[in-house]
Amino acid sequence: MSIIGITRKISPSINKCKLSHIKRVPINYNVAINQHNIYENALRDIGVNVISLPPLDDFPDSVFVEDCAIVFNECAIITRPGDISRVDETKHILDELSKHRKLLNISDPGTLDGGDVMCIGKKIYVGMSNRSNTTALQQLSNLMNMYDYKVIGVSLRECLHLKSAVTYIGRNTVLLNPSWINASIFSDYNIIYIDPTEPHAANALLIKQTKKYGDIIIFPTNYIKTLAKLENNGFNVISVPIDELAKAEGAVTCSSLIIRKVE
Ligand code: CIR
Repeated sequence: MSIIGITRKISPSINKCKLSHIKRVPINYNVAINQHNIYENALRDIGVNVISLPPLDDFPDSVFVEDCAIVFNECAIITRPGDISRVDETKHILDELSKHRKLLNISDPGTLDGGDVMCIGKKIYVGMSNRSNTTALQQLSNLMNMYDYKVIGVSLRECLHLKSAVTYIGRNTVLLNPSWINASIFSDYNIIYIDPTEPHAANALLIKQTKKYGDIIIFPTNYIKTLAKLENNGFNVISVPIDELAKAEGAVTCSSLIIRKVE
């Protein structure tokens, strides 16, 4: 099965990125570009066909393509990002995404960031963050009910997105930061807790069924204690440096849109 990863090169205006939960420190553009290249190459190495879109000068956060869309087997939902500076990023993903999926839309007054959406089987968890509202939750539910998905709203605290607090890493397991989300919501799954000294370590990118490695997790190099936990639990991990884009509150899931070719 072929896997496509849509990425976007980093905007030269990245230092004007939106920040919600961390203090602004200068982002070294060249270091960030280098780390983003490593990320794209890591995807290529595991057999993902990377489609790397050009940078958008006027959209500081546009490298974080995850927030523009949610890709399912049946369709892709074009979001309506919750920060005004990001709303029009979605227009720039339509051409590429429409080659792979039928497109459906979240519409005004709904707001939804892709980082707030986590799909496990037929369950779609949506983080009720400052970016995503109940109108969008209802719209998503109406759109996806026809494909038998169930949409579940989840409260968060002190973090940007749902996938800042929890990600699905395969084998019926989630990686979770209990300070930012109630772990009891995920009692149907095994839970691996991040190391408490690494609060941002719950964001891991699972790529399923790669030809070369089977299921594999892309994970930040610098969260070494949580990385060790994943490996000790038998997960197959490739680590990539992402600390420069972390200064823009970016992480590994937000830097790509993964699309599985539906046979
Ligand atoms: C923002 O605040 O929108 C960006 N600076 C970071 C977005 C990261 N997106 C994600 O984790 N899905």
